[in-house]
Amino acid sequence: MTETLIVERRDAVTLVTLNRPKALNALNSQVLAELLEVTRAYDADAGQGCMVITGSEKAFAAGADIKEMQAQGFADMYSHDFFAGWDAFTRTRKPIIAAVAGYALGGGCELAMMCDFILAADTAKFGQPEIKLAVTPGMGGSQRLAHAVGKAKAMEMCLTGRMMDAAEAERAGLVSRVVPAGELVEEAVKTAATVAAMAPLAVKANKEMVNAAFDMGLTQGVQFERRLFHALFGTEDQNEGMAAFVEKRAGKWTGR
Ligand code: CO8
Repeated sequence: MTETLIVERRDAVTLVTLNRPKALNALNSQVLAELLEVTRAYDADAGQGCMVITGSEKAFAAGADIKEMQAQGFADMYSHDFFAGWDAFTRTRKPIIAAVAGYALGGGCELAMMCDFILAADTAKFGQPEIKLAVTPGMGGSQRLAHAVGKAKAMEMCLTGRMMDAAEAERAGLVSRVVPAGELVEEAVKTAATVAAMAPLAVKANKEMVNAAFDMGLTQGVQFERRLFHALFGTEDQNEGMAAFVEKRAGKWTGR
């Protein structure tokens, strides 16, 4: 528990709930600092295999904190490289699932997209409304949204501020699945538990290679995949995983 986050451990799953209800979970510097601390601890904890980030029923997060940004000028923003702290969040090596109900706007949508995949409640609404404030996304939204849903929808959303509902977000490939709002957190934790039960090195390798698809060309990306695939044949868990299959039993992982 921190001031802006509720942190729970559900066996090998870390469940983080954004907790600034009066500001619809707007992301200020404190949320960033606390989330980075919690995420670093999660990444370093061998007992934790997957993290879920969620918000409230009304809002995953309604954006970066407008009140915190309002008085800042170019010199403040540029000299402090405002928002660059979020890049550290994306360097988390273990998987993070966003469980989104209600508004995921601006920085909220960007945070969800920084996670490895998004599970959406049927109440979820995604948008990049920064243009209405005479600015742009600043936490990677223009890039990640374009990668996720293609130019046409990303451009329309950024230029008009239009929100996408859960059904459209699923059709467009922004979210992996839509579930009833009342089941969102349990479904996300269940999904995270499935990931957490996998061999840890293979989890990291799978995350790294899927992410590589967004940075590399196809030939380079396939090469990267193959090298990591080969590397896993040097692990105890690969021996165990294949032996367990042949012997028709569950594998027991050492993370080595
Ligand atoms: N920041 C700060 N406070 C917020 C934010 C926010 N993003 N969103 C909502 N709040 C606050 C409201 O001010 C209000 O507080 P108060 O009661 O003190 O007035 C409280 O949360 C409840 O909000 P509403 O009364 O507005 O609730 P409604 O149900 O009427 O409306 C909405 C919900 C539609 C979500 C509405 O709150 C809204 O439009 N929020 C702003 C959405 C937005 O524009 N988000 C983008 C923010 S900018 C951003 O994320 C990235 C900027 C990148 C800049 C790049 C710089 C480098």
